[in-house]
Order: sequence, then C-alpha cells, then structure tokens
Amino acid sequence: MLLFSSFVPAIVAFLLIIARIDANPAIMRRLVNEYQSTTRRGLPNQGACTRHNLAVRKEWSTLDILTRKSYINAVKCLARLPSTIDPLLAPGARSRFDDFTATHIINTLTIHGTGSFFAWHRHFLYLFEKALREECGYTGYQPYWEWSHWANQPTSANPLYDGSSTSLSGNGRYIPNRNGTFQLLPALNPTPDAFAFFTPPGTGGGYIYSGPLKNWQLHLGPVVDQYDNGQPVPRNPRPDGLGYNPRGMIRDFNNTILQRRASWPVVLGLLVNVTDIAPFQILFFSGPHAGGHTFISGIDNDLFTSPGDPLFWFHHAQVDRIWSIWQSRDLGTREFAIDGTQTLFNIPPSPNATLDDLMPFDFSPPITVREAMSPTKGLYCYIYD
Ligand SMILES: *[C@@H]1O[C@H](CO)[C@@H](O)[C@H](O)[C@H]1NC(C)=O
Ligand SMILES: *[C@@H]1O[C@H](CO)[C@@H](O)[C@H](O)[C@H]1NC(C)=O
Ligand SMILES: *[C@@H]1O[C@H](CO)[C@@H](O)[C@H](O)[C@H]1NC(C)=O
Ligand SMILES: *[C@@H]1O[C@H](CO)[C@@H](O)[C@H](O)[C@H]1NC(C)=O
Ligand SMILES: [Cu+2]
Repeated sequence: MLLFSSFVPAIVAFLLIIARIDANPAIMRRLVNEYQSTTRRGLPNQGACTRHNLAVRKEWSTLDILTRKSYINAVKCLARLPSTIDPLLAPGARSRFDDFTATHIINTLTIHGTGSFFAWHRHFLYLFEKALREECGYTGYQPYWEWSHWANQPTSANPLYDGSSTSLSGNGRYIPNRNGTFQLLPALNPTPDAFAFFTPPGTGGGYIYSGPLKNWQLHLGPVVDQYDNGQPVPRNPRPDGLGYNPRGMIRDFNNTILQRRASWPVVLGLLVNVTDIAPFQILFFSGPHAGGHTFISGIDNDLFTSPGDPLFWFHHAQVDRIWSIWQSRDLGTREFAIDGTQTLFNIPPSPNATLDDLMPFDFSPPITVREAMSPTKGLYCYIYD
C-alpha cells in the first residue's frame, strides 16, 4: 500500500507531462478549426469561390505516396520545361523552374522586410502551384511544412526531407571543420556589423546526395557571397546573380534553429498573443520565417536565391498558412492590414507600402497588394488543413 501510494504522484506527474506535451498541437488544432470555419462561413453559395471548389493545401506527411510522387515529378518537369522569362532580364534562366528563382532575385530588395512581404509571396506560391498543375499535370495543391511538429524530432523522421525516394531529398553531405556562413544583408552601404547575418555550421554543408533531387541543378545566383562554409560555391558571372551558374544543391540542416525559432510556443504565441500587423510581421519575419530558411541553410542562406531549393515552397506555404490563420482571427482589422515601406528594412528610405502598390512577377502580370490579401475572396480559392 505504501509502495502504491508513492507511485500515485509519479503516475500523476507522468500524465501531466503527457498532457503538457499534447497541449500545443491541440491548441493549434483548435486555431486551425476556427480558421477553417471562419473561412467557410465567409464563402458565398454561388460565385467563383465556394465550399465546393475550395482547394485544400495539406501537410506533406499526410499525402499518400502516389500524390507525393506526382508532386516530385511535376517539380522535375518544371525544371525541364523551357524558361519563359525575358532573357534580357534573366539570361541565366534555363527552365520554367528558374523563372521563379529569377523573379525572386530581381525583386528581393522590395519584397522582404516590406509591406508587401506576405502578399508578394502568397501570389508567388499561387503561380508556382498553378504551373505545377497546368504545365506539369499535378492534380493536387502545394503542400506545406508544419515546422513546430517536426522541430523536436530527428530530421530523418520527416518524410519531406528524409532523403527517401518519396522525399524532396535530404541533408547535404557532412563537411566537418567549418566556420559557418556570414551573409552581408543586401543593404546599400552596409556597415560591417549592422547588416551581417551569421549562420553556424549545421549537420551537412555539402551537396545533397540522395533522393529524387540528387542531381538537381541550380542555374541562378548566388547574389550574396557566403564565406567559409567548407563547400565552395562558384560565383555568378553577373553581380546581380542572374547569369548562368550551373552547380549542385547544398543543404546544411540544423534542427536547433527550428526548435528555437519555429517551435509551438513561438508560433502559437504569434497567433494567440500578437494582434497588430507591425509586431506580427517583424516577429514572424525574423522568427519562424528566417528560422525555416536557416534550418535548410545551403543556398537558403542567400536570401535572393532561396526558391532554387524546392523546399522553399513548403516553407513559404507554411508562412502563408500561419498568416492566413492570423488574418482569420479578426478579419475586420487584419484582412487588409499591412505595415512597412517599399524597401528592405526601409533601406534606402521609401514611402509606406499601400494596398494599391503594384507587385511585379516578371513572367506573369503584376497585381496589387490588395488583390493578394485574401486566400478566398479574389484571385485565389484555397484553405489549409
Ligand atoms: C545549430 O544551431 C545552433 C543554434 O544557433 C548552434 O548553437 C549550433 O552550433 C548549430 N550547429 C549544430 C550542428 O548544432
Ligand atoms: C575558417 O576560418 C579560418 C580562420 O579565418 C580559416 O583559416 C579557415 O580556412 C576557415 N575554414 C573554412 C572551411 O573556410
Ligand atoms: C500569451 O500571453 C500570456 C500572457 O503573457 C501567456 O500566459 C500565454 O502563455 C501566451 N500564450 C501563448 C500561446 O504564447
Ligand atoms: C508610415 O507608417 C508608419 C507606421 O504605420 C506611420 O507611423 C507613419 O506615419 C506613416 N507615414 C506616412 C507618411 O504615412
Ligand atoms: Cu522571399
């Protein structure tokens, strides 16, 4: 009896720990359910976007194997189709896939740390999904990567980047004794300390070596020089990164970065406790958004060239998902809320962004910021599960 009663507190403590572990995903589930019902309630019974044609973007791990394979094949198909962007703009672009990297490189300084950051990337993602479907026969929608769910598991647990034949390939080959990358942020006249962005060496550092993208070729970038990371990266023949620079793909996974910057407490804190677009955008941009890129590292340490790694699209689908959920929590004040100017961290100083600003996509017609503010009421018709 004595023995038993001394076990009871231990069992209770254990159950409490289990409950704590499960609390965060359960909170997220509740927030997603609320977002979905708010979105569905806002849809008309008739019109361009209704309950019946609403596309559902899902987490990669929830897709069946055939859908995963068809997504991977469609991405490889885009890399085989000819480029359509004006060759004077991006002479190094060799494929439809490159068109996306090219327009991102061209516009980097006016779509990050600006009022248009979320809106530009929402349309960018939509154009990519559309190309996969209309030009490469993919019948699903762009999947996302639920960072917080995977942050505390070994990277080999995530079927998105476990290196298997149904993944987007895995980590880069491990290179020991590196110094990490030191990226000068693209600002006019950066001072050495104020605009340097250091990433410690992770668990890879070399070229990826397994999975369907093993032979993936990058053609554009880099723009920002990366120093001392072990695997030499050939320089682009043009300073703007838009020349032809064929090379393999580097990755350098570091889960600690995901744990620190994109854990459940960080993401749920943004969704539950941050009500104003200004702090939301700043905390999100430098927190989970930068964290996902830095987890991948490799070319993702070059802000300009990051869409060259197909994992970019999963990362940015999750960025768009978290923004959508946040917007839905008070559509009255958040649906059309933007904050920021028209230049990266306002360098050089520029006017405040407005909903009427035109956002360029180079190979596709420009749209206004306003047109990209709702996932269901304008150009788009999708929801995240
Ligand atoms: C990963 O990131 C953490 C946090 O920045 C850093 O301390 C660590 O050195 C990095 N590399 C590895 C292999 O954990
Ligand atoms: C790391 O830095 C040291 C000192 O600057 C340098 O000698 C070395 O070559 C660097 N290592 C790599 C892999 O770049
Ligand atoms: C929101 O803020 C409150 C008060 O600071 C805190 O107790 C709570 O844990 C926060 N919620 C999240 C999800 O971060
Ligand atoms: C630009 O936006 C900031 C932050 O919302 C605001 O304080 C400032 O007054 C705006 N400037 C102009 C010229 O509208
Ligand atoms: Cu970007």
